[in-house]
Amino acid sequence: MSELILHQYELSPFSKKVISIFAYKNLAWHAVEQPVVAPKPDLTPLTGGYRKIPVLQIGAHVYCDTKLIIRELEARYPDTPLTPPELLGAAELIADWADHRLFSNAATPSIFEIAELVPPEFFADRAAMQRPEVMAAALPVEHIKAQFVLDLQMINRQLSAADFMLGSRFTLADAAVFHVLNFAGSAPSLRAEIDAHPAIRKWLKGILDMGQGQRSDIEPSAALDIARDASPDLTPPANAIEDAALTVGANIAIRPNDYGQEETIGEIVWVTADALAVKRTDEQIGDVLVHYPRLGYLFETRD
Ligand SMILES: N[C@@H](CCC(=O)N[C@@H](CS)C(=O)NCC(=O)O)C(=O)O
Repeated sequence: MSELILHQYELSPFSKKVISIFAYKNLAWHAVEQPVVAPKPDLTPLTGGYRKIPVLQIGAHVYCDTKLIIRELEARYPDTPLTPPELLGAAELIADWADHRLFSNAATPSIFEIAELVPPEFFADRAAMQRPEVMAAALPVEHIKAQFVLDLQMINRQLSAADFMLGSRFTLADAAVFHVLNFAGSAPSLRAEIDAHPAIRKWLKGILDMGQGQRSDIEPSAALDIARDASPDLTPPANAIEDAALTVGANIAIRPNDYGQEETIGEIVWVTADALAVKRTDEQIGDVLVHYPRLGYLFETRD
């Protein structure tokens, strides 16, 4: 039985980013369907609060955020390397642009067009995830859509000159741009904008044709049983560092620095230059080690 469990839902663009890596690496994995809106009673025992999707579970280890999840998959499955070292920095920069700027230009215009596909409480749920100052500064949807069309022009310039975002092979940069455009394509008017660029259309189809790897679905309760029956390995990785602001043994609260600021509270077990892991004891499933990237997250010491 595969040990990879992805907590996701069908409509989630960021889940598709990770699933494209499962496909590229041809990995066997289990999908757990989580709710599209809060509360997520079968996810919070694992994360302690973090509600975003996807979350990768391996036994009693919980990996939050796709950039960390993909890094972990690269480390565990090095035989099918995703991004060569000479392209990794550039790929991470493009992925960060795609996950934030491109995603926000695509998400707002798309979601209004596919409103019938989401639960009725979706819009109130997502509004509550945003910080009030972000909501107050919201730009008109037509402007945002026009910006998305300009983003498409940049992507098209690249894909008209090369097969992939960074040249001749699929990398992290493709996975990140793919998940946004694939989601945007579910909205008819954005689909038409994408389809106006044959190079983008061909590239999207190529990634969709890679499939999903070896997927099998399991119930949320089965995933929680697996976490309960496992014990996390608390051994620090070889690249662990000492950090005076994040000392091992300290209790901290972790939350995203953008939207969806639910916290994970736990004891720091180890820290590296770009990630950290905290141990928490959940009343349902016992000890879990929750892993976070440092980029994009706020850390606050708690007594
Ligand atoms: N930085 C996060 C972003 C994940 C994200 O925003 N996911 C969306 C779904 S695709 C989400 O969690 N939306 C709210 C929800 O599902 O509750 C990552 O890379 O994993």
